[in-house]
Amino acid sequence: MLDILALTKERNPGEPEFHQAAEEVIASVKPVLDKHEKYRKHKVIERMLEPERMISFRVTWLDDNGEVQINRGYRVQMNSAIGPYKGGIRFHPSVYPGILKFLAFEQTFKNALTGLPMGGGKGGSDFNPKGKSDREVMHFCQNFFTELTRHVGRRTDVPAGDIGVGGREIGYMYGIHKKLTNEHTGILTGKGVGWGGSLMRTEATGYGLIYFAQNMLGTRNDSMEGKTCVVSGSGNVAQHAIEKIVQLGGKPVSVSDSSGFIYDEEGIDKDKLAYIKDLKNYRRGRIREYIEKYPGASYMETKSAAESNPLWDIKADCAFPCATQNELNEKDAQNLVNNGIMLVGEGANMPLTADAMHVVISNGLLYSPGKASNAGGVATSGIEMMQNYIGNYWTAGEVDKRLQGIMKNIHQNCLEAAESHGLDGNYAAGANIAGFIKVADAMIDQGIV
Ligand code: NDP
Ligand code: 2IT
Repeated sequence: MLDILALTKERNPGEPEFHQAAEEVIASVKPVLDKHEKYRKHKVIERMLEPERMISFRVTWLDDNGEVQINRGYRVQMNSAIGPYKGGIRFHPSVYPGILKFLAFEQTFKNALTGLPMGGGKGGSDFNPKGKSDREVMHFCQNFFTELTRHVGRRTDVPAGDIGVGGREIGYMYGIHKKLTNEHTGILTGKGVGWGGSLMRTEATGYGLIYFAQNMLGTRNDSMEGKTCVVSGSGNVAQHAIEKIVQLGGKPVSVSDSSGFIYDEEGIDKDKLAYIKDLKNYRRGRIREYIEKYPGASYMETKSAAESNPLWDIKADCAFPCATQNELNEKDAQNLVNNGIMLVGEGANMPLTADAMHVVISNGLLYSPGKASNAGGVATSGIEMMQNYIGNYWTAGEVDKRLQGIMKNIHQNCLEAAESHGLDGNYAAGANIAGFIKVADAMIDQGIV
C-alpha cells in the first residue's frame, strides 16, 4: 500500500494537496483491497490516481486599462467510469494542477456517492476575480471558455461553479459556448433558473450539508434545533448552510473570508444573512464590513494558515468549515474537542488537515468528510442535468425532496460501508469505501481502457 502512495508522490512531485487526498483514500480502502483480489489485480486504485486527461491552456484577456493579461486555465478529466466528467471550476490565485487533481479525485468518489451517473472532473484558473470589474470578469470567462468549449459536452464533461465561480461567471461562460456552438444545451450546471438552471441548485450544497448533519445527529436522537454553530466562509456554501441552520432552529454565530472572521454571539438571523448575501454576492465587499452594520458583533483578522485560527476556538455545539482546503489544523481540532464540539461537518473540500481529521475522529466527534456532506451541490447539478435532458423544470419542493433523499442515502451508505469493514461510525472511511467500490466495479466491467 505504501508503494502506491510513494509512487503517487513520485509521479506528482510538489503537489501536497493531491498527496493528502490520495493518502486518505488509500488508507481507507486498504481493507477492501486486502479482501478482494480483483481490485489489486486490475490496479484500480493506481488507475484512479492518474487523470484520464488533463487540459492545460493559456487564457489571454484585456484588463480595463487596455493591458494584456495572461492566466493559466485547466480542466482535469479524472474518471469517466460511471458517467460524464462532472465537477466545478475554481478561479483563485492558488489554483495549480495539484489543487485540481485533489479536487477531481475527491469529486470522483463524491459523485459516485450521490447515486447519479456522474464521473469526476475539476477545472479552473489562477485568475483572481477579486477587485476585477464586471467587464474584466466577462472578458476573462469568455476567453477561458472559448478553449474549454471544445472539451465539454452534455454527455462528455459538464462543469459548474466552485470558489470564485458563481451565477455571474456561469452565465458568461454559457453565453460564449452558445455563441460558438449555436446550441442551447446543458454543458454547465448552476445556470440561471430562467435559462436552463434548476431551482435549488444555488442553495443545494449548504442545505445538503445541514441535512447530512441532521442525519448524523439523528443517530444520537438529537437534532439541529438549539445548536450553536460556528461556520467559516461567507460564500455560496457558508451562506446556505447558515440559512438552513436558522430554518432548523439552530444558531449560527460566525462567518469569515480570507481576511478575517466575524463572531456574532447573538446569532446570525435571516436579516443579517440577507446583509451578508448582498455584501458578498453583489457589492463584493469584505466580511469586516459586517460590524459597521451590526456593532454588537466582533471582527478579528486571521493570521497565516499555519497558526491556529481563533474562529475554531469559539464555544459552540457544531462546526461547519465552508471556506477552503486545510483551513482547520491539528491545534484548531484540539480546540474543538476541548470546547465540547459534538459535530464537525465539512462544507468545503478537505478543510481539515490530515492531523486535524485524526484528532476529531479519535475523540469520537461526529465527523463528515466533504465528499459525503457537501455532495448535495453536485447531486443537484445532476438533477439539473436530468431536467435539461427531458427539457422541463421541477418545482423547488420536488428538487428539495430529492436532495433530502440523496443526503439521507449517502449518510446511510457511509455508515453501512464503514460498519461492514469494522469501522463503525467512521463516515470518512465509509465514504471512501462506498465511493471506491462503485467506481472500481465499473472500471473492471469496462476493461483496461
Ligand atoms: P465562494 O467563492 O462562494 O466562497 C468561498 C469563501 O471561502 C469566501 O468566503 C472566501 O473568502 C473563502 N476563502 C476562499 N479561499 C480562502 C482561503 N485561502 N482562506 C480563507 N478563506 C478563503 O466558494 P464556495 O462557497 O462555492 O466554496 C467553498 C468551499 O466549498 C470550497 O472548498 C469548494 O470547493 C466547496 N464546495 C463548493 C460547492 C458549490 O456548489 N459551490 C460544492 C461542494 C463543495 P474571500 O472572499 O476572501 O475569497
Ligand atoms: O466540489 C463540488 O462538488 C462542486 N464545486 C460542485 C460541482 C458540480 O458539478 O456541481
